[in-house]
Amino acid sequence: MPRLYVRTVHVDTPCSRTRTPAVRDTPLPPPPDGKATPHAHPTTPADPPAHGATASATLAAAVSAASAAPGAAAAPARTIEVSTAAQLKAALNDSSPGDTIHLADGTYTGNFKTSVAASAGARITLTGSAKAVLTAGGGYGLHLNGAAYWTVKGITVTGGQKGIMIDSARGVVVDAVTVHGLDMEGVHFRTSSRDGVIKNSRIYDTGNDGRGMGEGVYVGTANTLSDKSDNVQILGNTIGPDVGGEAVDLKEGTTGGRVAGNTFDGRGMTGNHYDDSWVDVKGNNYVIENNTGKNTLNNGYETHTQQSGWGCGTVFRGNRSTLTGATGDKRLAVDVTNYSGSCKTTVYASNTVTGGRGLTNIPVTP
Ligand SMILES: [Ca+2]
Ligand SMILES: [Ca+2]
Repeated sequence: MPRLYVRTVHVDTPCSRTRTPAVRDTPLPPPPDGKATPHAHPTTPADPPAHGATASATLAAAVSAASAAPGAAAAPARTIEVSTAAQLKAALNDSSPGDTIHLADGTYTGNFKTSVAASAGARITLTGSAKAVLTAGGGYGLHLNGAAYWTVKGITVTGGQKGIMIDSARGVVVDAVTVHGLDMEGVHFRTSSRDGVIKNSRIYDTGNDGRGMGEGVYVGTANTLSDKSDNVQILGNTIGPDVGGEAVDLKEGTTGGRVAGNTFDGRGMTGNHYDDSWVDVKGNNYVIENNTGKNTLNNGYETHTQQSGWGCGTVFRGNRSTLTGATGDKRLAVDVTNYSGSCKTTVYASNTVTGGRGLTNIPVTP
């Protein structure tokens, strides 16, 4: 969802002719520095304008930051070269839609964050090689807070509590990154960060505090149905070993995502806090397909109803599970804990299993 602006169209009076520009888009809330700094909690179209209507015609119009921010519209897209932590911090704050921030190889020590929103038509790209390493000593490695439509590509994020945190930011693409060496989860789409993608990335050695809460990729918020981080796609990643939580945890409240073509290695799974499968589905209408997994304590994939009406509608197809070495009580490729007439799961015969006790505990769909 693009940000909501109140587009104030001034009537053509002698007074208004002095205004530049004639159509003024006022971000909600007013930006402190005149730039298109987003609010951490995006306003939805259903919300009333925070500002009182003026005597002139006022239209609530969803306008992308690129076209709406008077300064950004005129600024040409730039490539910002950075080679120090201080330069990176400045670039994260000063970037505008269309810009690319390029990191030289090297270590960038600290916690890095931005709240600058881009747009679908003018993304902001943060890019570098795997030898450009964001290294935190605690907290978040990279925090995209309201930073919609960013692409993060190629870099490494390590150290600290959590790797890449995405809050209230639509359309974020995380591509070909390496995330490792964290106390908790690797990459987290949270606070209704919808339409995100993580692909072709490598995540390992997370959850080092040993509590079973170090998921590789985490979508949504536990027991928080208002977090609608919907339509997140998790594609072609290698997750594990030593991921101290599920490789992928899809929380209640989230809908419509896709987990496809990933490779999971559950070696180092903790067994703590339900961490005994590669994927745990508690959201609705997810598609889980063509993934490959090995090494698990119990199951390959699980569905659960944590909140009434959730954990339903999952489709599993084309997944290859190797359960050899599992010691848990179920040992199924797909363990469906909540099958009912109103909460269906579909497991196609195209899924395969080696070892364990079988493919699934529900009827297999041809
Ligand atoms: Ca979990
Ligand atoms: Ca589990």
